[in-house]
Amino acid sequence: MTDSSVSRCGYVAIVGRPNVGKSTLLNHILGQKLAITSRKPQTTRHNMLGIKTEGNVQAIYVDTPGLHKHSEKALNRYMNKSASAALKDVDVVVFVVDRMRWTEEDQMVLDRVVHVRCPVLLAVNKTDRLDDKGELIPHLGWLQEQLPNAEIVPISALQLHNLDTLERLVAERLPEGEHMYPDDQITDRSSRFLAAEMVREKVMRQLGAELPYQVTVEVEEFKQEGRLLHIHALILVERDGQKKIIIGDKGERIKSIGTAARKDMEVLFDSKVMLNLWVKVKGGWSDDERALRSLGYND
Ligand code: GDP
Ligand code: K
Ligand code: MG
Repeated sequence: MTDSSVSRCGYVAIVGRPNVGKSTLLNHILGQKLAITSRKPQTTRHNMLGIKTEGNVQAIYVDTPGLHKHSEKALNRYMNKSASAALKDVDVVVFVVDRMRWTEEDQMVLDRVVHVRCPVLLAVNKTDRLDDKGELIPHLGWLQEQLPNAEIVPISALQLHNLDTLERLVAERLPEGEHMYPDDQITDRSSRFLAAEMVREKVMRQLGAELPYQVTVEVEEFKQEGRLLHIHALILVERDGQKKIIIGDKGERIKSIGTAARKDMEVLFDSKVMLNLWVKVKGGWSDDERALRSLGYND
């Protein structure tokens, strides 16, 4: 048990290969949808803080893009760098893996995690997908051999199974200290950034295959007028053909992206939202370091 009279505060990196459920875990720990998620790898492009303060404990979670092996493009190199940077100077690492599947990319993450000096919690996620819980036991044994000092916690981020245990183990490992953020702050990201991400999530979810990776979103206007929040967002694509796909037949696709994004924004910002979306062709952005920086991919 942690002594509840002592103030604790620290950084908790959530790392793992793409698609193991890192962003889902962050959202469900916070009880609020902040980080975007989808079935597609590389949905998360930036490190993002999710801050949870409960009583005397402030856990500052860092959601990261998954480490992945295809690193020839500037955007991919940027994402690997962000994920690696998150491992430095944190107080606890939560290494998320899938309940069964172990891949080359998990191995890449493990190779970094074995070198960290802080406590490591190994969250074995998606246990809701197991038909027979007994299946997990040999795998857990194998995982423990890879990381002998890590505490293993089977969880389901989606079904909120065992997240309270995980949070308790995190809290026990946080250093004593004053809180670094106001107790009601939940992220370091601006509302504009979160709004852009909500739009990008719908593009990721509603469009197939390669296209979403070539899309970025910029919020051009974010203005509260009375009870209505006006948001104008620009969806940037690389080619004219992609613009047509996003707009869709008679504008149906963009309309459906807009409706879904607006609903998320209304919950997140607790306000009625008027959302305008535009699609614009901007060639070659994902492979141009300078263009990336101009869009905020520079941390
Ligand atoms: P990330 O790339 O590691 O951030 O993964 P996401 O959070 O974006 O999740 C990837 C996919 O896995 C999404 O479709 C999630 O809904 C799904 N997912 C995440 N956690 C769980 C879980 O506990 N159980 C199941 N069945 N699916 C999950
Ligand atoms: K994902
Ligand atoms: Mg993610």
